[in-house]
Amino acid sequence: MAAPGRYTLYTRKGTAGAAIEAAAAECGVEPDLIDIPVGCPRDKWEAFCRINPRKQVPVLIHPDGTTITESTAILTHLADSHPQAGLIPAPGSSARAFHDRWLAFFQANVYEALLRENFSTRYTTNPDHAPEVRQSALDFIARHYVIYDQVLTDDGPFLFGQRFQMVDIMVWLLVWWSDRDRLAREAPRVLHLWHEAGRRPHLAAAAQRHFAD
Ligand SMILES: N[C@@H](CCC(=O)N[C@@H](CS)C(=O)NCC(=O)O)C(=O)O
Repeated sequence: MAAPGRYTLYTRKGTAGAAIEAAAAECGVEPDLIDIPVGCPRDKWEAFCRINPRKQVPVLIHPDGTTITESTAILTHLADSHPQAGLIPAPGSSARAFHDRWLAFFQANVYEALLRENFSTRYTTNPDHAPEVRQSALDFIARHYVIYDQVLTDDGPFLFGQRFQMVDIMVWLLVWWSDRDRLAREAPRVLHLWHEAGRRPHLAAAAQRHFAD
């Protein structure tokens, strides 16, 4: 049971929980962490599935008890409610629309296609076709990184130049799961963004917890 007035984050090693943990730390928030490992005890799993019927982490529970799923919703909530961290443009500004456009672009396209790559049997009624599902997902992912690479400029490394924002945390997360050799060839600015974001202490710490072997 979380202490009153605190956030709770349901998370798992190697997942988008890494981005939320890093984002929370960037905002000065330390949520209570509840690990939902693969194969966790049935009662814990069933309680978690009641919270998120999608059966996916991350899930952030607001101090008032509101359940927040979907990484982009969690990231924007954290940034909006901790404006002193300066991690997102002001609501209603064109900069915010630009920021949210690319955040949504990554969630709807790259993140979704990474699931198709990694859970390809879920996306076909014929398991024999899973390899083709996976291959088309890989090409789809690569195509979207190339689009984003052309949005980044020499003022970078981030979407807003030197100014690090929530969207950069999302890109940093997704690159961890992506083919970085292909990115080096096809989307070098995206790879550079990943390197530079990873130098931030909170992201480096999350990477150590989630992605170190
Ligand atoms: N749209 C969700 C996707 C969440 C998601 O795919 N989570 C993965 C871990 S990164 C998961 O729990 N996968 C287990 C499953 O789908 O069975 C989000 O943006 O948070």
